[in-house]
Amino acid sequence: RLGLHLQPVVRLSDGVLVAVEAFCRPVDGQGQPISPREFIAEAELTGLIGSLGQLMLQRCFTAARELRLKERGLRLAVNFSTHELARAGFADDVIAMARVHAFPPELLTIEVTETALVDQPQRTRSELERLRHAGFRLVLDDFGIGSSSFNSLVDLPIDGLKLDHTFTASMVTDPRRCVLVGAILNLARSLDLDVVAEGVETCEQRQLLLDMGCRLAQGFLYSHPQPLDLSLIHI
Ligand code: G
Ligand code: MN
Repeated sequence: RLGLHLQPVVRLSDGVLVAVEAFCRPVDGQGQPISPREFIAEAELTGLIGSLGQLMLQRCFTAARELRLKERGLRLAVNFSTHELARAGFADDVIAMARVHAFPPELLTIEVTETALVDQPQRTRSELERLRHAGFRLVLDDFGIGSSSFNSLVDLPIDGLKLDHTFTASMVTDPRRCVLVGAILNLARSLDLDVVAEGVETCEQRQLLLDMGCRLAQGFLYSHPQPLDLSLIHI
């Protein structure tokens, strides 16, 4: 089964909620959590992966309605697997579902990792461009690790990036890493890209990010990802 957990994205300066990111938290028949990697591998094998994204999005829109995200002007961020992005018709499905749920495209942020563009670059790109054209926001997830490159920041139709949590974790004790984070933030600002720092766990990290001009963050300092809970409404 598919569980849904939500984590707030906040404005660093005052902790005000600006968005919620949805995470898929699969559980087995006994209700025990299973690793998303295992789950996705299984779904890919059984061919279920195609409808998984739609199922997930359906859940997200239901959650969005319960949390009254639209009425409160809060964004919803959703992660999609590499597999789904390359599927022809992916963008059309998202567009159609947002319309059915009357959810404004500008409030839906689609998080993609760069690996999405490795296998099927042309097809993935055209799906992304369709989505962007329809008014959805696109951000590059886990920026700074793995295959992410500076080139993508100008090459892809994106609105922002998520600074990988490993940078947030190491910048406090590693001055050279801190310089790197500062440079990424400057670059993003010059390119007019939003940055969300992932994995903010301490006040020290928060302060450092603020000093370097980072505006948005998420992490355990604010809230762990948690099951849909109406108390989120009062954050
Ligand atoms: O793929 P993505 O980078 O969106 O996933 C983020 C993951 O990081 C989630 O699984 C989430 O549970 C986890 N996470 C969220 N906040 C924190 C945090 O403050 N610290 C750490 N270590 N992990 C976090
Ligand atoms: Mn993400």
